[in-house]
Amino acid sequence: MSARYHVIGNYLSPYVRKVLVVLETKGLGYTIDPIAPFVGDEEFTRLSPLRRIPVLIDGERVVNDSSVICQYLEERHPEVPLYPADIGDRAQARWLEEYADAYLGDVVIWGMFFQQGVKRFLFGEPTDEAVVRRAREEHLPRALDYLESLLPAEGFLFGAPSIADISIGSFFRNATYVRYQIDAQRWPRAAAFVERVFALPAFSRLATFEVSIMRTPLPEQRALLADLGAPLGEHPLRMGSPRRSMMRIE
Ligand SMILES: N[C@@H](CCC(=O)N[C@@H](CS)C(=O)NCC(=O)O)C(=O)O
Repeated sequence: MSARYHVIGNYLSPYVRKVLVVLETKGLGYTIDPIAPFVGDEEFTRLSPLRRIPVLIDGERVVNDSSVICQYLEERHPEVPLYPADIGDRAQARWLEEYADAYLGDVVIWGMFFQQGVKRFLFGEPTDEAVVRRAREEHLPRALDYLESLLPAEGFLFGAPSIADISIGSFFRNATYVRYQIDAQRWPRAAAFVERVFALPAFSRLATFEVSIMRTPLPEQRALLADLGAPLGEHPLRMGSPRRSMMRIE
C-alpha cells in the first residue's frame, strides 16, 4: 500500500479514528503523525488553525475537520462508498455523524475522556467529578435513548457500514476507555450495535495501537507505535508545552 495521504492526529481521538477507519476501509495508503493536539507547535497551528486533530495532508492540500476529510476521501475514492446512495439516507447519515461529533463529542470527550484522563495527566489538574457525573448519568443516557430509537436490531444503519455507523462507534470506543459500558438491559440495540461496529476490521486493527498508548507518556508513544508497526510518517511535528484548547472559551 503506497502512502498518498498523511494524517496528523492521535490514535485515541474519535475524530482521528473516523478518518483512519475511512482510509483503511477504502484501502488507501497513509502515514500518521500521532501527536496530541494540546502540545502541537507553531507548525501545527499553521496546519490546523483551530489546533485540532485530525488534519489530512494530500500533497500540497491541507484538509481540516474529520467530517470534511471523510467527505473529501469519499469524493476522491467513491469505489468503496461510505455514504448511502439514497439522498434522504445520506442526509440522515450526515446528521448522525454531526450528532456524534457534536453531542457525543461534548459528552464523551470533554465530559469524560478529557476529565478523567487528559486533564490530570497532561495538565496536572483534578477531575471535575460533577461534570463526569452529569456526562455519565444525564447526557449519555439521553443520547442512548435517542440512538436506541433508531439503531437497527441487526446489521448497520443503512445496509453496508457507513459514515454514520463509524462516527457513532468511534465515540463509544472512547467511552470504553473510561470504563463506560452500555447497559444492554436498558439499551439492547445500542449495546449490540456498538459491538458490531467495534468488530469491523478497521476498528479492531486500530484498537491495538489505541490500547498500547493509553497509559504511555506522550514522548514514549512514537517508539512504541513504531515497534507495533504503525505507519508513522518521517517528519513528526515537534512537541511544545501543553496549551488549553482555543475552542473552549469558558
Ligand atoms: N470538528 C472537529 C473536532 C476535532 C476535535 O475536537 N479534536 C480534538 C481531539 S479529540 C482536538 O483536537 N482537541 C484539541 C483542542 O480542542 O484544543 C473534527 O471533526 O475534526
